[in-house]
Amino acid sequence: MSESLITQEPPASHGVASHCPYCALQCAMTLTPNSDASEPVTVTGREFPTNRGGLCRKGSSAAKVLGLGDRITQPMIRTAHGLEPTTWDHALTAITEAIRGTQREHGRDAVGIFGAGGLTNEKAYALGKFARAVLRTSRIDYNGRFCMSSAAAAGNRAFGLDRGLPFPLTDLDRAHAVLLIGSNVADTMPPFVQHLASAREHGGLFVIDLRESATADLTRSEERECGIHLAPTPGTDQELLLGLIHVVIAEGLYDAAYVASRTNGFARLKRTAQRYWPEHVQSLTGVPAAKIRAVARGLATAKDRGAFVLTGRGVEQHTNGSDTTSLAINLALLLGLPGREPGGYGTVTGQGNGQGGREHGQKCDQLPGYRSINDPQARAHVASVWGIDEQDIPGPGIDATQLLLSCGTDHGVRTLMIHGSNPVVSAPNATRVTRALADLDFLVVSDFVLSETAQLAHVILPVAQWAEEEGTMTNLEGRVIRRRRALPLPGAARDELAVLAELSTRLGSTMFFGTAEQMFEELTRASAGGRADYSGLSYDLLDQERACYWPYPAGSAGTPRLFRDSFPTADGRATLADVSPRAIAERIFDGAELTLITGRLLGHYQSGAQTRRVPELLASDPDGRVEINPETAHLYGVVEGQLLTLHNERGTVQARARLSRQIRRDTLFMPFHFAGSNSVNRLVSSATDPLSKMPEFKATRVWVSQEEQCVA
Ligand SMILES: Nc1nc2c(c(=O)[nH]1)N[C@H]1C(S)=C(S)[C@@H](COP(=O)(O)OP(=O)(O)OC[C@H]3O[C@@H](n4cnc5c(=O)[nH]c(N)nc54)[C@H](O)[C@@H]3O)O[C@H]1N2
Ligand SMILES: Nc1nc2c(c(=O)[nH]1)N[C@H]1C(S)=C(S)[C@@H](COP(=O)(O)OP(=O)(O)OC[C@H]3O[C@@H](n4cnc5c(=O)[nH]c(N)nc54)[C@H](O)[C@@H]3O)O[C@H]1N2
Ligand code: SF4
Ligand SMILES: [Mo]
Repeated sequence: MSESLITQEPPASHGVASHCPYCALQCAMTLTPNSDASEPVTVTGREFPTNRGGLCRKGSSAAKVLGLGDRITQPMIRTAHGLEPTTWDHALTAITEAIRGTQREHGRDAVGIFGAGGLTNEKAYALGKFARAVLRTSRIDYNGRFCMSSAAAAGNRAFGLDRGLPFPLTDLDRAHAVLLIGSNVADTMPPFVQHLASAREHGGLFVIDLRESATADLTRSEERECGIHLAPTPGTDQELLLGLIHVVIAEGLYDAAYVASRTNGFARLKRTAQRYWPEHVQSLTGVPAAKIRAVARGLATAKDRGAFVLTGRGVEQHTNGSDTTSLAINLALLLGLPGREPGGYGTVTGQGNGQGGREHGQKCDQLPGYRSINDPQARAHVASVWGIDEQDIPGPGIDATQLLLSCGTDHGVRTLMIHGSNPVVSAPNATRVTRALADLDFLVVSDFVLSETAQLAHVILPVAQWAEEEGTMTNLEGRVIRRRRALPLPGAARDELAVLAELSTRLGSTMFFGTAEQMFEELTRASAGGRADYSGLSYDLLDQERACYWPYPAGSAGTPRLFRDSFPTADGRATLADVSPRAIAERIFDGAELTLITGRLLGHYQSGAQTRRVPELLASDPDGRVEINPETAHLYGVVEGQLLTLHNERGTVQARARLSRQIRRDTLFMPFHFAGSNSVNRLVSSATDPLSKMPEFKATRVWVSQEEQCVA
């Protein structure tokens, strides 16, 4: 039986079959409405290939966000007395006037849209259409820029296509080796860990992480070694990967036939890698040469039986992140993994719809179907679906960091609409971003909680949450799944698609915005012939519970595995990118400086706007501690629980010290889930990767000072 005909989503025996509102694993859930207003549905894990019934503590407590006491269910408008409840009519009139006024005075591009990878495919598509066809502004980008952009750039450069995992996640169940680079799935996608069991059994779980993360811990067990953890000096992942590549080439471990017939660029890569013999790489990265050889050999031994190379934000979120990801892809290509079953390269996509969110046109340079906005044919196709002239589609806009920093400036964005993001907490250089947002003439935030960003808004629009809306999401494997409504909308909250429809009409546009199903149908047509082709998909098909992986052109049965025979490039071959190590922007040079790395805790999600409101999640992690090695702490005379001040040229942050041997002596770790003086993005710079425009979230130069008192 072909993979696509296997029933992947058994219907719920009772309740509504849906998926988690949070990360890209999109764990399957059954939602059973109940009478408890503070938790209006009961969530239970549902059998599904990615989570096998499992949920993490965020997913299992997600219903609490539906029933929050402080949930916004009424439009709010800024008055002399602050934000006050108002009617939809009043709120939408104010927005329409602001948009018209701004565009009249400052031009079309003075109105901007900031979208998100958590939005359904339908909403992501509708936002792109609203920006280009209704507002006719080029100023649209989204928080996925901060998430998947480096992996997307590297994937497109190598394969001509960017689908996070080009194979079903369950292929990992047959792995003999998995190399995880800068990914901490044990905390960020706990049910994912079951798919690492096979690699661990074969002693083949390899983890590259600066920290002894929960995932690095999986390389060890009481009984035996399950794999190897490599912990390079901050900023030296590229040298380490070139070291692995060196061994694979020098010891003749690569797949010569595959390299010859399916790739370009080997001679150049070989020349570059020559300089990175293991002992030299040890001196650059601090990783023992013997471990470098062992990992390279372990991967090579497993290559015919099932070897995988996976990257996460740890290596992608740097100013050289697209190059580091390219080196990870180079390693996978040398071993002949992409297109092999089981085997391959993948990036572990982050947000719930981080995959679909990067396909349907909310990126500043992109039209639906993962098409380039500069491509005349792509423009003509999308214009025909929208019923407009190709000339009327604006050109490329600017990336998320620049878009946010342009706010309130003379030639920048003056009216901004934000859907699904909390940049006051999550954007780099947050103090500057907050000031820029405060300088806007008009800020509209659609949300269901009073996030730190919503607090700056002129108008807040109360929208539906996951369990109150219909739609589709595309999970980390490129599988399209259904989000289903289990609850009515509370109070005056509205469906986000209906809000865009009404605004469009009020702005005098005749552009079509319909129900989720209608938007999906239009999206599939707009995507036809594009790289992410959904044209063979429909709600009917998705509701038959088939496994649907894009590309899914009309008449096909979808594509669970990509690249088996060729790559979607001009000559069908993949590119071994020519990358020479380039230093990250914030490498430390002096003993008084430390590298601050930022990332995630198991119990909180992103900017924390949702999970900080769930009592049990807040109780287990109430604030943004600084993890510090005990020896470093001793050097500064710091004890457990003491309030530390971290500072650099951009700002100051305070947090309690947590002494941890999982942290190197030259680094500190802080989660980015917290706000105010606990908000680590006040220290992060707005420097970005030249290709992907990804900020350097994972390495910030800081200095430490200690405070007398402890946080109350
Ligand atoms: N609990 C929880 N889960 C989540 C999320 C959440 O907010 N909370 N968010 C979701 C989203 S949107 C995303 S993008 C994913 C992210 O998922 P991950 O990529 O797994 O998460 P991070 O914690 O950002 O970073 C991963 C690891 O990179 C390591 N690292 C940092 N700097 C470097 C470096 O320079 N080199 C190397 N080799 N490693 C480094 C860190 O120590 C960390 O353990 O998680 C998703 N799941
Ligand atoms: N220092 C540091 N900063 C980082 C990162 C890091 O590792 N370190 N990671 C980056 C990454 S990978 C990501 S993905 C970003 C994420 O950071 P953000 O973009 O801030 O994402 P969230 O916190 O998920 O924000 C979602 C907001 O939208 C609301 N929301 C949720 N669903 C919907 C919806 O359907 N519609 C609307 N209108 N609103 C909705 C929520 O209530 C919340 O207020 O952070 C980035 N920032
Ligand atoms: S792992 Fe991700 S999708 Fe699964 S329950 Fe947790 S947050 Fe939700
Ligand atoms: Mo992300």
